[in-house]
Amino acid sequence: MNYLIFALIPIVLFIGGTSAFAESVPEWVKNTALWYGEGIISEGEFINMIKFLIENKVIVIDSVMEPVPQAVNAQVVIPNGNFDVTGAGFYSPLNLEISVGTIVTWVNDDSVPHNIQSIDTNGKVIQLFNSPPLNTGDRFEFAFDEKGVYNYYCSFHPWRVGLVTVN
Ligand SMILES: [Cu+2]
Repeated sequence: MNYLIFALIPIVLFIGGTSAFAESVPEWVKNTALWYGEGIISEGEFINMIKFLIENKVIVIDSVMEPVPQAVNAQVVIPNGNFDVTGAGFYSPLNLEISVGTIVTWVNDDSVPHNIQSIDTNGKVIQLFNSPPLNTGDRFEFAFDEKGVYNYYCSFHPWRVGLVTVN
């Protein structure tokens, strides 16, 4: 009738970043779980048993349950054939929608160099995010820290205009 301890361990594991080592669970713990299941001991006594397991490192809590801030990343591909004014080689995605704090990476998958130049709504280059020429395979990164709609183009192929929308 030790099934209760097997029920207990996954519940404890579920509390984020926790690991347990069943081989070092003392025999009396199994009895405590059984007694709790049969209503012989109180919930408080049962909880104390779990505290004992944590204090004695039978249950090891790896990390405090605070979310670790992680940089969010997104990517825009400059596709093969992007240079061709008659082709459909649009930036992919053409309008990238992201949330504040996202780091955007443009990657040049085309056979010729391109650059990324931020422009205003009149198509004039502004100094916000401006890459050097990107050869095939090169990348350019920019972190968007404010909401807004951002336009950009390639100064070598100014018919290629893209958007980043930051929500
Ligand atoms: Cu270009």
